[in-house]
Amino acid sequence: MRVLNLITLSAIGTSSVFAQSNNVTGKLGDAPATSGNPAGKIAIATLPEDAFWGGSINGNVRGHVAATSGVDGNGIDYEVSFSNLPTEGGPFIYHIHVAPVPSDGNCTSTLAHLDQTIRGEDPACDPARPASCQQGDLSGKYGKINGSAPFAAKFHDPYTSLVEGDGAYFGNRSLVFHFNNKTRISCANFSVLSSNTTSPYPTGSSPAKSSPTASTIPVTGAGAALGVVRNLAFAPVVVAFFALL
Ligand SMILES: [Cu+2]
Repeated sequence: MRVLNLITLSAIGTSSVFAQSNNVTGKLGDAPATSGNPAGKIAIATLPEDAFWGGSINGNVRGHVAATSGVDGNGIDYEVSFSNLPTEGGPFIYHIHVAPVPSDGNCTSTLAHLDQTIRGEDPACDPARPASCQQGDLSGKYGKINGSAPFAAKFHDPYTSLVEGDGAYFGNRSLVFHFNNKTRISCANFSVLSSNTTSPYPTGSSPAKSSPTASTIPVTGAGAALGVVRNLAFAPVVVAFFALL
């Protein structure tokens, strides 16, 4: 009898703890999936030369988060790449923060994560239930960066938006890269590189091989741009783009 009671009690205890952790979501519920994201629209945030963090690291973390509208405008496809990571302080985490980086580069001014549903950071995001996480918590939903080897990832996020005016829009927000203890190492603004425009290149020509001028920026081709993101050949194109500025 006593044993049975104990078993019953522990079963209730376990299920209530389970139910509790399963119920974590924003005060406004789960994040809605986004749609209507413009085909070919790209937003990219590239970390600057110098770190915001004043501690001892061997130069700043290098890398970017590039994002483009998902298939049929549903959600966003991300391509992420980071290198020159610190040898200590991982696993590293990165997020979309609500406010842009001001001209003085102060990462604290980017405020908190994109979190329309008012979920907060704690308890930690459950990657099995990404809709319940803060929209901006990219590493929480799709993986922290373990170790200091160069890191690259691609993932689809249904909950962020490239529709200007949507609360989940991040084209005017920022990327922040942190140590695991949340200390901010570096940050960068997203810039929107292209929108739904027609390719300036004739069929069969390669944007990478042409010598673009300021009036023919190579990433304006909707289909081509989408392709380069998918092919991971994106970074050189972006470098070429920034070389024009
Ligand atoms: Cu953050």
